[in-house]
Amino acid sequence: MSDPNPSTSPRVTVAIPCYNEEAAIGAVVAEWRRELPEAEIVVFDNHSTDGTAAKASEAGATVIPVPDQGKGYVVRRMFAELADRDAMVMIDGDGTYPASAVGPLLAAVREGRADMAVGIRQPIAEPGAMSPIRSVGNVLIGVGFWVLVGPGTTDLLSGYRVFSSRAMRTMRLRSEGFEIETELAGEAVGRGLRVAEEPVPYRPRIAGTHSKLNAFRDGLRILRMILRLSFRLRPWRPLLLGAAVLAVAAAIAEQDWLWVAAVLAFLAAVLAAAFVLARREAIGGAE
Ligand SMILES: Nc1nc2c(ncn2[C@@H]2O[C@H](COP(=O)(O)OP(=O)(O)OP(=O)(O)O)[C@@H](O)[C@H]2O)c(=O)[nH]1
Ligand SMILES: [Mg+2]
Repeated sequence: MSDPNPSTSPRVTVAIPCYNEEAAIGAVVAEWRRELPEAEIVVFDNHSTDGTAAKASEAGATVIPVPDQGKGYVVRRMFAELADRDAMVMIDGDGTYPASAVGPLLAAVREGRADMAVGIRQPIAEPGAMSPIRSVGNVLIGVGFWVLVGPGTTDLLSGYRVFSSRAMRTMRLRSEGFEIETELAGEAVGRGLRVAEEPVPYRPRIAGTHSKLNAFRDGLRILRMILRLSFRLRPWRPLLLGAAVLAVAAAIAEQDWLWVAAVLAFLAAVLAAAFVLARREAIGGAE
């Protein structure tokens, strides 16, 4: 049964990665203090050059400076600092995620139904909530993950998540930047963690704040992460895809060496699948 008041545990921490969110962070901290009055609120600040740190502490948050620049480094630091909490709520510092939507996400973790609960973003009908290009990019990344790794979460890149202590202790993260959400999805698959999903409204960012995401640079980092996860967790998938591409190229170009390469890629896929299965048998379960 759902906890009617998910805010009562002192072991819940709201963790906010921040880089230059001066215009929003005061309102964000105030909103979360109202929603979860007993939770601790921690802002992880990465060399913000504006007044983010000062505004966050004025609003009552604890501020932890993180020396290495990038959201990936920050999430790794959050896991290291907060692994002993019952639950850690991660949000953005730009006001896009409403605190009022946290109940079902928090309940899934606190009732032991999930190690990672993911807020599936539902852009609200206001200009600026999510650009069409960003939405198309999200779909392509989701399909890439599904083909090369497996079913991830419906919204792979959501920044609104709740983690259990088990998730924070079990995941081994290496991301430096915005590929972190993709790695979280891959780690959940690889380590057999339970994932829950709940819809959350996605608001336009608070006026005066700016996106830190660079579609091209961060898109490439995310694709690289999907490939890395694929070769680690499901190596036969990229090899089979490669074999199929080579076979099509061989049929079009009528080149024998391309057929040989396609057959070799296919054999490598079979060997990779056998190797992963044997290793799984040996260690008894998920990776
Ligand atoms: N500490 C830290 N936080 C960061 C860094 N880059 C981004 N963030 C924070 O991570 C959160 C997500 O970044 P956003 O720029 O909002 O990216 P996004 O949510 O994927 O994209 P939008 O839809 O444009 O908001 C925000 O709270 C940022 O302040 C960084 O280098 N260090
Ligand atoms: Mg954001």
